[in-house]
Amino acid sequence: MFIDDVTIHVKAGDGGNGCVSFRREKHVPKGGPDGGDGGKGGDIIIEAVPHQRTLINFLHRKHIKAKHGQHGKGKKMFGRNSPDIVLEVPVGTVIKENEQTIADLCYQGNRIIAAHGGRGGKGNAKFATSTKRAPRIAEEGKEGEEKDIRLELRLIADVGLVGYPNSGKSTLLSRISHARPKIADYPFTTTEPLLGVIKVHDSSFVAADIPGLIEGAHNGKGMGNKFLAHISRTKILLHLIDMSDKNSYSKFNVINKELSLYNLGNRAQIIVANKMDIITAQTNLKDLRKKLHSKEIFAISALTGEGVKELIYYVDKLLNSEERQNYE
Ligand SMILES: Nc1nc2c(ncn2[C@@H]2O[C@H](COP(=O)(O)OP(=O)(O)OP(=O)(O)O)[C@@H](O)[C@H]2O)c(=O)[nH]1
Ligand SMILES: [Mg+2]
Repeated sequence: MFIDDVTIHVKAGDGGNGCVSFRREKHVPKGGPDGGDGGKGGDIIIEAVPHQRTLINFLHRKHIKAKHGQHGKGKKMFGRNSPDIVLEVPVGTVIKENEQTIADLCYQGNRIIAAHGGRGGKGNAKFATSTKRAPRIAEEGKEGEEKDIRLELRLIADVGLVGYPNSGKSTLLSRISHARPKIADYPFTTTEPLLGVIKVHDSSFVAADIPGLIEGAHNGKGMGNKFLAHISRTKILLHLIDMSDKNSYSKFNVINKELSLYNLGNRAQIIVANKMDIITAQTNLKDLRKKLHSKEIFAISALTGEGVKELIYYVDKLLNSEERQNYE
């Protein structure tokens, strides 16, 4: 199951109380204060790790509590600090509190303290002064933070594959990477996003295959547009078109409309005319070229591999030039 949006309740540990105590030894009447401090409560930490792919671990683990710090004891013994709890999430998890983003864990090892454990209270030993030698006060430990936190996964990919169901997105991904998405001749074969790594010479990039879009996806039609979040970070979209379909032009426009409703309308887009091995595709492509006049179109067959290498080299070049621009 691909779980990419969960709300959890976290409670960090409270600090332990400080202790009120006095030294009691046989030959030392009126021994001084020796109450130790309480220990710190455990923090709740969220960390991005490569071996988690979805947020499924939180489906049945919605209330997470760290332990309290131990109370201080006599003989200036400090209470023990409680261990922190580290919650592992996939790389690309966005963390929100009251709908505000508080962290975006884009890289492996990124972590935040989502809820701070309470500090331990001071024991009475700390309150002794020259005038007040026998203080009977100690501090209580501070409460640990408690809150609701929303975790939203947005996959990290350089390239997003978009298009109508059946246009051949998964076929293309399986041809260019080791990813093995399900492929079939019916719509909505892909039901969850999948990443593939594409190697080009000595560089590589990551592409995300997502379920196909249809008209009204933004209203929840078909698989809806909820998976578009997973291509929101991509730099380039590959828009696949099934060229065996005479209505390719109107379908192309439908997808672009759905993309612009999701603020992806201005994302760099490469138009990919797929299924060129099918006889009728040539005529349909001529027609599409006329309608899109100046726009560049890559004609490929994800099935036979025709034109795929050229497309991949082009994408790689574009990504590299974009990266250079970002550094300049
Ligand atoms: N002839 C031909 N068939 C293709 C080509 N690319 C994909 N197909 C076929 O088209 C059908 C759909 O391919 P998929 O890769 O599952 O399409 P998709 O875009 O991922 O579809 P959804 O996951 O439903 O959105 C399958 O039967 C593929 O074998 C191609 O270049 N030529
Ligand atoms: Mg698919």
